[in-house]
Amino acid sequence: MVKVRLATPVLQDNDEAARENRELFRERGIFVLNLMSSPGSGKTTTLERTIERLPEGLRLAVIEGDIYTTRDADRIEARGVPVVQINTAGACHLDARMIKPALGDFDLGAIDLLIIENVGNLVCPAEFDLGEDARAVVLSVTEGDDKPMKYPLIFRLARVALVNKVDLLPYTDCDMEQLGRDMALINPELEVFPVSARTGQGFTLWMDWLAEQVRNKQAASQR
Ligand SMILES: Nc1nc2c(ncn2[C@@H]2O[C@H](COP(=O)(O)OP(=O)(O)OP(=O)(O)O)[C@@H](O)[C@H]2O)c(=O)[nH]1
Ligand SMILES: [Mg+2]
Repeated sequence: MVKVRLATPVLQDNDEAARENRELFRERGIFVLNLMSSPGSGKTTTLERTIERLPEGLRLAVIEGDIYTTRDADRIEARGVPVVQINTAGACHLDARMIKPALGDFDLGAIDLLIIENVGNLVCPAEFDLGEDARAVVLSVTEGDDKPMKYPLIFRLARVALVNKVDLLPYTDCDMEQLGRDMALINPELEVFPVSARTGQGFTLWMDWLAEQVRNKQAASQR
């Protein structure tokens, strides 16, 4: 009979690496955000708008997770932000052990905020703790308002949801109230920001939230 190994050790290894990453981020006072969504919801475009609106003096770095290409990393590098590309060579998510070596490519003393763009996928990335402080899920209105109920884990574990592409709302049947109700049922603590990464609509509140997290993390690390 074929022997089947349970996947638990993989997750245990991951949790150990995530703990080490988290400890390093704590020592350095770096706020780390794990940015997740299905392919094409607007993660990289959200990063581009975020870079344009970064408060003076807030130093951002980015890790780009992609299955094969460096396209997203190229878009971030073009804006002068330190970026490291991780190609997962087929894997549908990043894990904490992939993050660890990538951190060696940054000057960690020169970073306040690290955003990790995960591989486009609404399911697998939710299973893997990277050592981040918070998770943000991007859901675009073109994907349909049923997605939180169909893929609840990623919404349950997220601190923030960016409901993106609101500029396209008139052309969709997405019911924003239904979406809000479903997300609140799954995760009453979830902070929801309706945004358009195309136009920048809604970005003031998002940027305020991000800046506050960075300040809190820095204050905590100085205690
Ligand atoms: N109309 C509109 N288009 C958007 C918006 N945000 C992103 N897009 C478009 O959606 C497409 C995908 O955007 P990306 O930012 O590359 O999406 P992504 O989530 O990074 O995609 P992957 O990395 O492949 O998972 C691009 O053509 C963007 O221009 C938005 O707010 N409004
Ligand atoms: Mg992208």
